[in-house]
This record gives sequence, C-alpha cells and structure tokens, in this order.
Amino acid sequence: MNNYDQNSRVVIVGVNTNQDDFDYQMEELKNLAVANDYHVVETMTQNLYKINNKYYMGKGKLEELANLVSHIQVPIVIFNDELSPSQVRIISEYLSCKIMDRTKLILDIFNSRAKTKEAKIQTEIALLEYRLPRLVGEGDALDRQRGGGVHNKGAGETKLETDRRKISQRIKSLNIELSDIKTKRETTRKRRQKSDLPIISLIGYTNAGKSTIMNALLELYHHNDNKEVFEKNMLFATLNTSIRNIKLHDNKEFLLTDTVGFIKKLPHQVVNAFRSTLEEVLHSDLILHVVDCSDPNHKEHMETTQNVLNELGYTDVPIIMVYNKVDLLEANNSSNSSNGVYISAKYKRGFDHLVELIEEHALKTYIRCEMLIPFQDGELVHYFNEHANVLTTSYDYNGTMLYLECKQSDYEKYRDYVVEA
Ligand SMILES: Nc1nc2c(ncn2[C@@H]2O[C@H](COP(=O)(O)OP(=O)(O)OP(=O)(O)O)[C@@H](O)[C@H]2O)c(=O)[nH]1
Ligand SMILES: [Mg+2]
Repeated sequence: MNNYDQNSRVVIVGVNTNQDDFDYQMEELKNLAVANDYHVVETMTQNLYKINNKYYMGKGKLEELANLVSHIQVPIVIFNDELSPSQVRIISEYLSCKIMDRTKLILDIFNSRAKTKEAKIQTEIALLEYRLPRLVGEGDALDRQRGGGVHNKGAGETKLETDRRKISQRIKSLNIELSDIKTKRETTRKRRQKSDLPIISLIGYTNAGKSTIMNALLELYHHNDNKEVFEKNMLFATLNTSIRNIKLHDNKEFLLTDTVGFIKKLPHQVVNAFRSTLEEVLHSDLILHVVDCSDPNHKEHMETTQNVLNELGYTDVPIIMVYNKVDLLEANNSSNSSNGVYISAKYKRGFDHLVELIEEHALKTYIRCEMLIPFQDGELVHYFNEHANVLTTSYDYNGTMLYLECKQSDYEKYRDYVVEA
C-alpha cells in the first residue's frame, strides 16, 4: 500500500488538438496537481481535431474513462482545459467521482498561497467568478434545490438564485475593497515617480527565477537592510508583489518589482482579478522578461508571457530578455545580444552585463556635468557622494569641484551650481 492518502489519488485527462507542447502541458498539469497535494495515478489522453463541446473528449473515450474511474476507484479526475458548466454536468453523469479542471487547480494554488490582503481579495474574486456560472453543478446547491421536496420546489429554486445574488454581491464588495487598495497604490506610485527613481519590473513564466534574480541583486549590491523575497522550486511561489530599492556601485538607483508568474492557459479569472497589480508593470520604465532557457519549452513560455502582457494592454515599455539558468545548459550556446543577456541567478553569473543593459535602458537620464559647490554648502557634496556617480573631486579656493552624473531632478534642483562648459 502506498503511504499517501488514498483520497488524494487523481487521474489527469487531456485532449490534444494538435498542440506541439501537449506533452509538456500534461507534465505541467501533473505538477499543478502535485502542488495541490494530489497524487497522479493515471494519465489519459486523446487526439482530436477539436475539443468536444458536450463531452470534452469523445463519447467512447469518456466511457473508457468512466470504467477506469470505477475500476481503480479514484475520487477525482482533473481535466487539462477549463470545462464549461454544461460539460461538467454531462461528464458528472458518466463519472462516479469529483471533477476538476486546470483552472480550478490553479485557483486552489493561489488560494493556498495568497498572503497579503490584496492577493487574498484578488484570489477570492477569481474563485467566485469561477464558481458563479457553476453553482447549479455544485452538489450542495443541487441538494438544497431538491431538499425542499415537492412543496418547497419554488423556494428551492429561489435558494439557487439567492446563492447567485449573494456571490455577485460579495464580488462587488470585494471589488470595491480592491479599488481602494488600488487608489492607495496609485498614490504610492505617483510618489515614487516623483522620487525620480526608474521602476524596473521582473516578469516571466512561473519558476523562471524572477525572485532569485531580485535576491541576487540585493546581495550583489549589499543591501543588508533590504528583505529578501521568497524563492522556491514550485509553481507560483510568488503571489504578492514586492518592491525593493537597488543602488548600484555608481550610486545609480532604481526600484525593482517582483510579481506573480505566468503559466500556459492562465485562467482569465486570474488575469482579471490580478489586473490592477499586473497593470503596474505597464507603468514601469523597463521590463526584465525572465526566461528559464534550460527549459525545453522556453519558447512557448516566452510566447505565453508576451500574450499576457498584450492582454493587459502592453504597448511600448522597453523589454530586456533575461535568459536565466544558463548553468543548466549543456552546450555553451548562450551569446548575449543587444537586448538580451544570459545569466545564472543561482550562481550570480552574467550580472555585469545585465546591469550594463539596465543602465543603458533605464538609467540613461542621469546627466553628466560639472558642479562647483561652495564650502559653506558642504553637505551637498556629501549628498552627491551618496546619490550621484561622482567621477572626480577637486578643490579650488571657491569650493569643491565635482565632475558627476546625477539624476535629472537633481540637475534641475542644483542647476545654480552647474559650471557651464
Ligand atoms: N540551476 C538554477 N536554478 C535556478 C536559477 N535561478 C533560479 N533557480 C531556481 O529556480 C527555482 C524557481 O526560482 P524562483 O526565483 O522562485 O522563480 P520565480 O520566477 O520567482 O517563480 P514564481 O514566483 O513561481 O513565479 C528555485 O528553485 C531557484 O533556486 C539558476 O540560475 N540556475
Ligand atoms: Mg517568485
């Protein structure tokens, strides 16, 4: 006997409509199941021209699945695509077990990982949006409908409507809470923009190494006071957006954000609920699109990520491709290009070039100039030594002469000190 809970056994099922990465999708579905503590005991697949509207798979195949389910007595079957409410109803008539789909699996992971208030609200909205059209299929709703017997039939139906109404109201009030949080975040963003620090966002497929890159940068630039973010080899390790200040050795600074990763067939409920968080990415000055280049399906990952960005309304934020995990590549076929860089976040390799590209794309607004600072304003010399890239310092009898690169806003503010060439 296996030492896992027999109730956690599942069969996963997928229909291949001629998708190149189908095997990988099934592998990923298995990982999603494992992330929810299920044990995949069987996999069933079928090649079809298109998904069957009624049965998801072919009717004969569904009967085969029903036999398998009753033979091995599994409590749950998980489907690789989101099932429509009517598919769920019809399939339930064939299978004597619980039915789940990829969307619900992803939503359940989000539900168990959400930590901040915002992520919790977003996840609850996504779950309710998913549930709403499926209420009739839910056992308890049906039981309640039937429960009243003949006399209460009318009242039972009203119960379903009441459930629907309650859920819709809950979604509404959660959205109001969310928009309050959004307003606060926008205020913070405006303040940040005023601080003149460029915002750089890490985005990419789940498990690509975004959080590891953030931690590597924090470590490389000795930000002992900056808290590390959570990184782990699992799907959706990050759900909460984190933002950290990175100050390079030449004192140039930027804000780096790390956020939720993407996945193939990311449920539209998730995209909608997380929209306000994800849209922040579109307000950044630069996007670092992180790719696990050791993954044989990294091209599909890149496409998925770009598609989600487009869905959010991406237009023209510059993107640097960051091909991570080069240490896992067998052949040395990793050559940097003008808008791409190969790194290993784990072994902190390739960061010099990454930082060069960041400087080139997001820190170019630094202005190179010469300033003469009178001795009585000595604290300004101190300020520039902390917040600008001071290239040379010399003294004459009027004060301190700094040859430096400073932020545009500092240049404007201290224009009086600038020595015209
Ligand atoms: N070998 C190797 N492993 C890496 C590298 N970078 C990250 N990893 C590992 O990849 C796994 C995922 O890393 P994360 O940084 O959590 O990935 P993420 O992109 O933040 O993932 P989500 O938060 O789920 O979207 C962890 O086990 C890391 O240790 C790398 O350069 N080389
Ligand atoms: Mg992460």
